Amino acid sequence: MAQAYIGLGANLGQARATLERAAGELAQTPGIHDLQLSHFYRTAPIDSGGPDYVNAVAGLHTTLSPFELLDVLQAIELAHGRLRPYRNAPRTLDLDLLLYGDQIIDTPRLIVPHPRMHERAFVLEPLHDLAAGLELAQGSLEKLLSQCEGQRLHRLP
Ligand code: A4P
Ligand code: MG
Repeated sequence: MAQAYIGLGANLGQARATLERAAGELAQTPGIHDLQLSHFYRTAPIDSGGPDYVNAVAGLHTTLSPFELLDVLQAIELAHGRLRPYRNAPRTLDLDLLLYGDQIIDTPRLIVPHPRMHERAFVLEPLHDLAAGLELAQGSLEKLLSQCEGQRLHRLP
C-alpha cells in the first residue's frame, strides 16, 4: 500500500465543515485506509483573492493508483459544488494530491509531488502535524517553513 498525502482547502461557504465532510468521504472510499487529518488552519490567500482559506492535510494508505486517487478527489470536489470559472478562483473545495509514496509523476493531468507545495505554509504546516520528519526534494519541512515567513496562518482550535 502506498502512503499518500492530500491537501484540502476551501474559501467559500462553510469551509471547515466542508473539509471535515470531504475527509470523511475520503476515509470511506474503498481502497483508502487509516486516514489521519491534521489540524485546521485559517490562511491568507496566496496567488488568489477572496476570503481567507481553511486548509488541512490528510494522510492515508491506499491501494488505488495515483490516477484513481485523483479521480476520487475530483469526484468529491464536484459533489461539493466545485466550479472552475478560472485558475485559482475562490472555491468551495480544492483537493490536491501532494505526495504519493516517493513516486514522481509528470503528466498533463497529474503532477506529483504537487509542484507548489514546498513554498506554501498552508500545505507545509498541516503536513508537519502528520509527518514532522518528512523530507521533500527541496529539503526538510522545518527548513521550507522557515522560508515561508510572511505567509499568514493561524491554527484553529
Ligand atoms: N493536477 C495536476 N497535478 C495535480 C495534483 N497533484 N493534484 C491537475 C490535483 N490536481 C492536479 O486543478 C487544475 C488541474 O490540475 C486539474 O484538472 C488536475 O488534473 P484545479 O484544482 O482544477 O485548479 P486550481 O486548484 O485552481 O489549480 P491548482 O493548480 O490546484 O492551484 P493551486 O496551486 O493548488 O492553488 N491560498 C491559500 N491560503 N490556501 C489554498 O488552499 N489554494 C490555491 C490553489 C491558491 N491559493 C491558496 C490556496
Ligand atoms: Mg487544485
